[in-house]
Amino acid sequence: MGHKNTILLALFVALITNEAMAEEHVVGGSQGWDASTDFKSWVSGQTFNVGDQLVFKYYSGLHSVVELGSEGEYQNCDLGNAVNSMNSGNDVVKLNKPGTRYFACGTLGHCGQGMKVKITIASSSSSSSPTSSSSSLYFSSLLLIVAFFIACLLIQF
Ligand SMILES: [Cu+2]
Repeated sequence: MGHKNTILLALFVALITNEAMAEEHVVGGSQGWDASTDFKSWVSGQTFNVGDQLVFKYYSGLHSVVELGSEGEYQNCDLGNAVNSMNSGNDVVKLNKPGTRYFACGTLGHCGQGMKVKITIASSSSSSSPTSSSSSLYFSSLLLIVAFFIACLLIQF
């Protein structure tokens, strides 16, 4: 019985800490994935870490999301060799490793009008913004400690 509780708690703690560290970035903020959004200024206010998610929100049919494989394709809006393409209107992309990723709209002409975004994902150890990453790390370790105490209490009683 006690053993079962501990396992459940451990799973719960793992879920909480994972949730606390991973951030969800809605591309373009409240304006979303739209032709009128200034993606350059949106990107400059964001810090992307491994484990975070991008969410592209738009009217399906009006826009789409195409991932490009290189800086050159991104600069030239060359959508011919897309790595991935999505069109649900609520597309989620997991940032599973450090590096640079390129996204553009697949609708004819939209990329040229600025509907594209370049994301640089920091490795978790060398983040470009130490304040925000260390505070989220602090927060998740705090949760871990609290959960650990609860676990200790549960085991004792
Ligand atoms: Cu578009």
